[in-house]
Order: sequence, then C-alpha cells, then structure tokens
Amino acid sequence: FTGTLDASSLLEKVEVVTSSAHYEPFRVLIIDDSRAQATHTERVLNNAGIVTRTLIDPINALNALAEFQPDLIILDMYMPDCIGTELAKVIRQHERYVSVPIIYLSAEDDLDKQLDAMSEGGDDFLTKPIKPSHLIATVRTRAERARNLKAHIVRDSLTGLFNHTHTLQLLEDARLRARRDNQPLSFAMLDIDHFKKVNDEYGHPMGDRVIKSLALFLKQRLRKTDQIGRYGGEEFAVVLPDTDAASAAKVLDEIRRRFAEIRYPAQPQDLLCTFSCGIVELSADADVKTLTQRADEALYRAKRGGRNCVEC
Ligand code: GH3
Ligand code: MG
Ligand code: MG
Ligand code: MG
Repeated sequence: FTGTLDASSLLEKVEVVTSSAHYEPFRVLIIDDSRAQATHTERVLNNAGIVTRTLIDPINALNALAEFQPDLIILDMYMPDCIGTELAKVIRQHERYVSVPIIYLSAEDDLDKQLDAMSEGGDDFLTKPIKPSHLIATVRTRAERARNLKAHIVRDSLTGLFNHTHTLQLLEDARLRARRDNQPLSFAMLDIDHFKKVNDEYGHPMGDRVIKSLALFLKQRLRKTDQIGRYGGEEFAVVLPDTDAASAAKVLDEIRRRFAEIRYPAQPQDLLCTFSCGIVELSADADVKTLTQRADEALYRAKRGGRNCVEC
C-alpha cells in the first residue's frame, strides 16, 4: 500500500485471527514398561488417527514430555522402577504440564487403589482389558478439552497473542532447537512510544485499539514460524527462529516504518503511533534470562536514541 493506512480496515480482522482453530492430530504419550501392552495401545490409537509415542523406561518421562509435547498421557500403574502415581506427581509439579490429562491404564481393579491414583494427579482410570472404542473416545474427549483450555491459558485476551509466560516458554523451546540444529535465533522486544500520552489524550479505548492493531500488524507481517507475544501492557515480544539479528532488524524496521503510517481517526486530529524495538541474537552463552535482558537493553538504547527505531 502507499501513504497512510486507515486503522479500521485492520481492526475488523482481529476476531478472525484470534479464533483460528487447529486440526492437528492429537498426540498421546504412552508410558508403559510392557512393550506388548504399549504396542497394542499404540495400534488402537494410531488406527483412530491419533499420533503416539511410547516410553518403556519412565526415567526419561520429562525429556519425552518436553520433546513430544503430548496432548495427553496414558500411564501404566505398575512399572519396575517407579509406580505410575509417583510419576504423575512429578509431572504435575511442572507448571507447563499441570493441564495435560493423565489417564491410568492398568489391570488394577481395586476401586480404592484407583481412587488413590486419581487423587495423585490422574484424571481418569481405565481398567484393562478395555474396548478400543472406549479408549479412543476417552482420549479424544479429554485431549480436545485440554487443548481448548490450553489455547486460552497461553493467550492474552485483548490481542489473542501469546501471554508473557508462554512467550518465554516458546523462547526457551526455540533456543533449545536453535542450539541443536545449529541455526541462528533472534528475539525482539517492542514497546509503543509515549503510550501514556495516547491514553491521556485519546482515552483508554483508543489505547486498546492501538495495541490490538499492532498485534494484528505483527501477525500479518511476520512469518508463520515466528512467535508473537504480548509481553506486557504495550510491550510485545517476537521469537524469530532461523533468523540472524541483521535479518530480524530488517523485517522489524520495515514493520516499524509501516506501523508509523497507520492513521487512527480521532478528533480534533487523527492519531499516529510509533514503537521502538530492541533485538538480540542467540549467542553461545545465552539462556532465556540473558536473552531478555539484552533485548531489553537494546530496546532501552532505541528509546534513548530518540524512539521510533530498531536497535541490535
Ligand atoms: P515510552 O516511549 O518511554 O515507552 O513511554 P510510555 O508512555 O509508553 O511509557 P510507559 O511504559 O511508562 O507507559 C505505558 C503505559 O501503557 C502505561 C499504561 O497506562 C498503559 N497501558 C498498559 N497496558 C495497557 C492496556 O492494556 N490498555 C491501555 N489502553 N493502556 C495500557
Ligand atoms: Mg506395568
Ligand atoms: Mg512500556
Ligand atoms: Mg511505551
């Protein structure tokens, strides 16, 4: 487009973007020391279009969870090195897995023991042998509900972007992947300039409108593989995999330039807004904390350097 852009054309599309449903197959992690039992469960679920991974040795459960990111866990009760309930308790201690359903699948038919197991972090108890249709239906309904819930938990309600906590989790995931694949990774922090003045002079609803439109603008212009979060009130964060700092700066500077052209209709005169941006590229020594600190320092330099600019 050329010249200035009216904000209203952008805002109409916000709802569509935030309610995008996903049709990815459900992912189920099966933890069972019996290879035969696990293979049977896998076969039943795979035939129903459900993706599975099996873990015979529960010692590796946390790694498998981080890597596979299941929608649901099917857990055996009795294994040589640990009992299922203990493992469920450990899994539940991790914030990012609190809402992943855990379903026990065991020959244990003592109701008291089943109820004990449920109180230790399980969501359901299925007794072997189980009809395939029963297993499939249980997995589907539980996984679906958990997914819908998670989609809400990780997002910010005003913009539909990822919230602060989840953005940092995505940054950590991306950091580990970049390390493993030996690829660059950039992290950008954006902050709208003089935003207090927007609220003071145009009112809070106009402030919200600007936040929403920047969210949509970022979604429209960044790659699908880039992860965008609302980091704070009028602060945004972007994780850019496979992107070095120079390329990230180029993209974000283009977005900065275009965003500054958006005209928000108002009286006595239309509003124009800008943002400042700080970018950091993953280096050998950096963890998530150093990445966010360095991005914040770069953002501070952008602010001190006069705002409406991008700093690396
Ligand atoms: P600077 O250029 O230095 O960033 O100036 P600033 O005014 O943007 O600085 P600051 O970060 O101190 O102000 C942010 C303001 O954003 C303060 C707060 O009232 C406002 N704000 C935070 N969250 C929201 C929100 O959800 N909606 C609206 N309308 N305003 C918000
Ligand atoms: Mg067993
Ligand atoms: Mg701020
Ligand atoms: Mg600000």
